[in-house]
Amino acid sequence: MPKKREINEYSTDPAAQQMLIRAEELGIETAFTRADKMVPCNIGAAGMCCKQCGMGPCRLTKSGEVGVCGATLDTMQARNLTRSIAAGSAAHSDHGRDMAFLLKATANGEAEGYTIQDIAKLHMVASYYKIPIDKRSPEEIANDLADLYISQFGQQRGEVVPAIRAPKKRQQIWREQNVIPRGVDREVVEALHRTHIGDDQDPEHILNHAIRTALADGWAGSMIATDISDILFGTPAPILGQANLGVIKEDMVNVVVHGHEPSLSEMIVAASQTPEIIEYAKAAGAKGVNLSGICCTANEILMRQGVPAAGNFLHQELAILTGAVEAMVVDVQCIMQALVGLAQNFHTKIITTSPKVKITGATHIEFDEHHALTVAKNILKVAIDNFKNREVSKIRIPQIKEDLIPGFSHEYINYMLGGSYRASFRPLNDAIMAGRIRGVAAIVGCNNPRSSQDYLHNKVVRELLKNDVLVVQTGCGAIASAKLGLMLGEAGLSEVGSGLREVCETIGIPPVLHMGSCVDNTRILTVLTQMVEEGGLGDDIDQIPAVGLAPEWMSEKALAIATYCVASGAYVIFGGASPVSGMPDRVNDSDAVLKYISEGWEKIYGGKLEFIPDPQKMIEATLAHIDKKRAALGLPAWERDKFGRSGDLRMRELEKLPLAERREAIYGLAAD
Ligand code: SF4
Ligand code: MSK
Repeated sequence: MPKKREINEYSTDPAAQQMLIRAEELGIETAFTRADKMVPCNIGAAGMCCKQCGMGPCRLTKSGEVGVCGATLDTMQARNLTRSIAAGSAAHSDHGRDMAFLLKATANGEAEGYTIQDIAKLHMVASYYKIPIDKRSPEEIANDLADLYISQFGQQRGEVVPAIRAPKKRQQIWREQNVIPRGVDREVVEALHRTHIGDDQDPEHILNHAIRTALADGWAGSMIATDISDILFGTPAPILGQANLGVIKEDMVNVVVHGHEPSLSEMIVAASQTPEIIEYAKAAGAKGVNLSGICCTANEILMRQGVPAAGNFLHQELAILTGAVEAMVVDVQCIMQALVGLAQNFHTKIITTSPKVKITGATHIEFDEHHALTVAKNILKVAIDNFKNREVSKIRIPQIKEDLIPGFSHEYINYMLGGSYRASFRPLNDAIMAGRIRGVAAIVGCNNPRSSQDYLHNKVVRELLKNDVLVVQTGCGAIASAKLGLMLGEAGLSEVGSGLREVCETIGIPPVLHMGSCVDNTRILTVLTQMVEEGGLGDDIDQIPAVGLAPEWMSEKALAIATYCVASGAYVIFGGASPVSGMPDRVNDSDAVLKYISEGWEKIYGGKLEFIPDPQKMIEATLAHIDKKRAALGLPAWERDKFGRSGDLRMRELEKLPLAERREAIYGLAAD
């Protein structure tokens, strides 16, 4: 009989705990309880099951065993991993394709409600590809850029154009390895072809194509999505927001937007602010419409519009359990089918909107960019009409929420470090070179009900901050830190090492920077490239003292992100289970795939992928890698408490000293 966990083992978030108690009272299942009941298949989990053809499925449970076709464990694992990476790359890239078509429609005046909001970003992106800018309207430039970007998906030969934005040395490595993607769709299709029965059966050769497929995501599909979202909706800059279920309001019509693409959610934000909708809501007896987000849709509208985040992946069911949500509006990715059944216990309507996603039992109102504002208003009216069906006795909204400052795009980081006239990554590089900042960690990815919600994210973030590691975050990991108050200036600084704190106080930033949604991991690639170009930290990404972590990963997109980061030179650590672990008692079998994606890829790309379930070991491996990279660059070894004497806290202490002592201390600082 599977073991049922205690509520505090399900989640470290007190708001989630309140809702899980409520679910128990009502006898309602959630992903947390379903995870208890659904014992994972240890053969499939370890990548040792193949169902690629009708002679199988073949499960390799004994040492040396092969499938009916003769496929070995290594081949099976390489094929399974590559198929996951292809699916993840397809999801991100299809999002990018939709954004490219939206840009085209906007440029041609065919997309109701959309405008080009960030002309500076449009000019910058166009200039990467030598699209003429002078004396041309934003629409003309956007039309050319849209055509170029649309062509990247179906391109058959050559190289996807955003790859030229990588450091020169990195491009050279990719060319030598022949892994620069020719076109996004071509690489995904070839990944499926190669892993079909009777095709590519050399594990390393299969995995080389996994690299090319993942690069089609990171340096094409996702990068295109981020570029166009910024051009159409504005490049994010710091803005005040809030996170957690306490953002749901009892006296308003609550609409929770969930999924990934900002095209619809931005329009719902716009529609909710129109007098027509505000009046409609008031006529229904509510004070107005209260929008909030879940998952990466939350991140998109949080960092651009300050719309609050109701939570991350594992909050999607919990939001409905508040009993106060009139509609959950979903588009694509990370949407649990269980939402529909759960919502039947309340008045909540689940509204699907993407032509690609329907859920049996949900209301489908299809989104069409040509009539986006009209569709958005219709959706909101359905939600408002549902307000009267609320059962007040069922409402339980946890009064828990935290403020945060999201919106740290790479453009804003560049600006904040140097100001309007000398925007530059120099101060960041200098702080790393001096040892004030030991290194950088990108902590990204999902929640997974197999571990306690947010526990791994927050444990790793907190420990790294104490060790002067600057943390950047995206996706559901970012919302985990936001819920903890680590993304709000001084509030987050109490737990931070003295050197990092000094830098944060000087620049005026939180120690954890929210950089966006999961497609926005490409912003991290851009930051790393700009750090290389700034100088002092080597001539390629693999030399920077930086690590990528996804402590609570669950989606195939996370595997695609990990792989393009590795191919870009990063050490990537995943928590939880490894999809290519093999079985521990199969001592005679090789662990060739595990070794190849770690040691093998490191030899070629300087980056490696490892699965480390224990958070303490994850932290130790991160710090050891950062220190190794510092030493290789000839930088001074990091020393705890070496810096911190010029930060705001120290200045406040000095103010209390007699004048002579204060002068002496300040002159001492100047000599540092
Ligand atoms: Fe079995 Fe080979 Fe078919 Fe896979 S491809 S199911 S290993 S026979
Ligand atoms: S939503 S992919 S659970 S980060 Fe991007 Fe969160 Fe992971 Fe979905």
